[in-house]
Amino acid sequence: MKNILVTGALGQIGSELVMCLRDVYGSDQVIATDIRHVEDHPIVQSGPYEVLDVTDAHRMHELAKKYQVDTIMHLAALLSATAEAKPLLAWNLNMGGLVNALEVARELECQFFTPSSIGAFGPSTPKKQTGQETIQRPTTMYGVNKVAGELLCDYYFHKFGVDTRGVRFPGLISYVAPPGGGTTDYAVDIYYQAIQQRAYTCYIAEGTYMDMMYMPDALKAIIDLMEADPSRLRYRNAYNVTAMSFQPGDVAAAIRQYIPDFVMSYQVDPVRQAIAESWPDAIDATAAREDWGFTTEYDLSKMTEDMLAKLRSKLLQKVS
Ligand code: VAH
Repeated sequence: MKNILVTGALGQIGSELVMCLRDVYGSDQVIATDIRHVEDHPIVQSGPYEVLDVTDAHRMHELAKKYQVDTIMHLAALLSATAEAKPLLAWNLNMGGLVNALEVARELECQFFTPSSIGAFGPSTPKKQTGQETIQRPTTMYGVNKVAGELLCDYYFHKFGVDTRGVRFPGLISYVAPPGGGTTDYAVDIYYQAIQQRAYTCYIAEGTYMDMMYMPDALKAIIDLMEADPSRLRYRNAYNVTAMSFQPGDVAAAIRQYIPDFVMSYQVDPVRQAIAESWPDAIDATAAREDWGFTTEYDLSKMTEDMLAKLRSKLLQKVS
């Protein structure tokens, strides 16, 4: 990875991945792109930044050529709940963007990363210890996009030799960029509300387990997979990865270790609850461990300690 083009750079993963890549590979080596132009964003100010709508194949190709990129990290996508509200837009953006990015990778012989998700599983998938190769019949537009995306990445690898790599991310938790339109967002919002209100009304029902991961582990997983020896990779898209599985009451209990009077109540959103119930409770990441040494550092309690500390100082800075 010498010159890396990142799409969706101002999104949930991109906001942190770009900074992390710039630290490791050099600021000028990471070309951040997003559909939005925000002048004062740290990503816009800390290295090359270009406005890019990923459905514009021509501009994507031009930018990749201009910066002589050898790696594409394609992150631009609508998340699960937004995709359910706007399914046709999700299809056009998620699939159109992906095929454009894969085409640029094929034409310019780039290494390629795009995230899949536990959303690629569905109600008929085994719920526990969900395997690397298992039933994938999702019932959401986001899931349909993710399965089609996984297959498309496999296709580009086998048919054209594009070095495609990917992971099935669980819900990602971070104090930097707020997620937008995901089903797992409650596990981020809860920390903000715990600090600001000492109370949170959860839209996911008590007892609903989903896999989760703290963002530093997710960033490390992306870099480790991209740096892995290609001959050891049995899967080209996408490896199951997870750090923990919990339900809303577990996060509330972890927060109460630090904020004892924190109160949790529930007002379940039927749309996001249905999406959450269609996903596994806990997936199995053995293949990722075996093939490229996937590991994580943060469990629920370590993540909660760090989230609360980092968010507190972030929110304090905003006030002052
Ligand atoms: C979403 N955060 O809810 C994403 C993710 C596992 C879920 O893909 O859409």
